[in-house]
Amino acid sequence: MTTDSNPRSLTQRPDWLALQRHYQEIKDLHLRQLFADDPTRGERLTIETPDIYLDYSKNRITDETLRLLINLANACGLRERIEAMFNGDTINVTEQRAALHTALRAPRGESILLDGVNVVPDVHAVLDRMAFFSEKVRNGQWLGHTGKPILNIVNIGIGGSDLGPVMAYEALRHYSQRNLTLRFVSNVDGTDFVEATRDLDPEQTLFIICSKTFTTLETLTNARAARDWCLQKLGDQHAVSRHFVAVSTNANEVSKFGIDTDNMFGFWDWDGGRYSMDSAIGLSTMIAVGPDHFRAMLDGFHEMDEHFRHTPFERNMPVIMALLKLWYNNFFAGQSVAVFPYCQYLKRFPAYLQQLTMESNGKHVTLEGANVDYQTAPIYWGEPGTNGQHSFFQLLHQGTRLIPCDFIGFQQALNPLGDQHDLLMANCFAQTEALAFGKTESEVKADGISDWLVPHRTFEGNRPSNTLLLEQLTPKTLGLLVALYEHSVYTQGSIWNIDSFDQWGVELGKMLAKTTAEELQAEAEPRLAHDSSTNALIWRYRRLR
Ligand code: G6Q
Repeated sequence: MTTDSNPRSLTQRPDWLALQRHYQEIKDLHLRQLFADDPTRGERLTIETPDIYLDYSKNRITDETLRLLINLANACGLRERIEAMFNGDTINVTEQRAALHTALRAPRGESILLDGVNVVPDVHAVLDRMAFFSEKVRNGQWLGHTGKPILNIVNIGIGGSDLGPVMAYEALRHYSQRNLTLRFVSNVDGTDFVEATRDLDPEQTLFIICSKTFTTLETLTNARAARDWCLQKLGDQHAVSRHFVAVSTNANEVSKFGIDTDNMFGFWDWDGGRYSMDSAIGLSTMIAVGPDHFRAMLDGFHEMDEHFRHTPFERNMPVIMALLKLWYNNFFAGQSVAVFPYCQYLKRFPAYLQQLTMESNGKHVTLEGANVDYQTAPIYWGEPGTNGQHSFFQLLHQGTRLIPCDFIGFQQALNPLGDQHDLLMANCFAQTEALAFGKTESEVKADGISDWLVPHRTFEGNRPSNTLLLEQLTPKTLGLLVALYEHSVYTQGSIWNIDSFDQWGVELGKMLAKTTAEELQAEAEPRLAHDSSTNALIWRYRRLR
């Protein structure tokens, strides 16, 4: 391994320049050719762990591409960066913190030292408290203020305190206790709260206020709305302790809000919001599916952590997936990545990935604060298959853009219904084939298509994709999948030399909204000092509301 410790621009590194030259050589190579040249390609360019099979053969790469990409990863010190993350080094430099989410799924008994203190016992102590509480709710022992059992759980949180929990609940709904109703409220738009609670009985409703900082505008506003809604019916302040629990790192603010800190589940500043669905932020998940399933999900995360940490890059799934994305992003000028779970339960997975990937790697300066001269995170988007096939897949097949795709499928259906799972998976495989190989002009002509229609019916192909095949959607495989993308994000961030764990880009809008809210609500006409557009919008809104 040759780590280049001399910091210089990524794009000046010999390994980057070698990739640029290589790109010129192979950019027009067609997947049809690559497959024709090597009949074993479809089995060779794969990685298999006990639970996931990755087929990355339908990518526009040769063995040389992989070798050069891995050289780049080595030169950028990826191995050391991985160790730094697992060891709790301050890799979130702008917030001066570790990013130790891997400790959240470390088995009991393992030791991970942060500033000389083993964090694993604390992690398990919180998990045990969560399990105790979850069981009480699940078996009807946790009673509301009027003595009735809880049947409705409303998670109030936003961003990392919402997207992970709602994605995991939807993904694991099959395993959930069906007499419980789970709802998720995030938006400060009152509609979110009103629609989520309109058919619920406050006497049987528990609110989980999920906020790492416990100062987030949307969450605190919705939490106050929830308290009013509850107290309107229950009439007694004491009801709060039976109907509200908090997940936070800020005990002070939690108790100021009126929630007993005995009903608070903690986590730590070394765990970033978008990396926290496996911490106490996942309390709603645990209540829905039970502690055993939650722990199985953690086992899945941990299995992928171990794979990422210990497997040579050539066979390392998160690393290979990251390098392939980087290849299109930085050399083919690809601008987006699409993710298609062929699984209805994973309908919120693309939204979850959007935050994970774009909040983590949507950065324009390096760790040292210098402007980058290369693209960082592409735009992530997606929908479950087969739905997307009937809307935007047209653009994937015949549009003018190169959009690498990840297809995710499962061997076993959770809801077998006739031959529907076969049809689902047939579509998944067929799409990757159509994207890669297309349909040539002569093939179209051979179908007897009129000449004038031939260009419209031709598919140029050569559109890359990965296919991830897993046995079945289970808590464990969900953990594996999420950790796979987490580590892929970190791999890319390490090569781009950016901080994948901060999110300063969300601050400016938040700050401006505070002043603007005061101006919208002021009794007297405010003196506005915005630009002419913002001033006019504020005047108009005040006049017409
Ligand atoms: C995630 C971000 C962000 C955060 C929300 C909610 O990595 O930090 O999405 O999760 O802003 O923050 P709180 O949990 O502090 O309310």
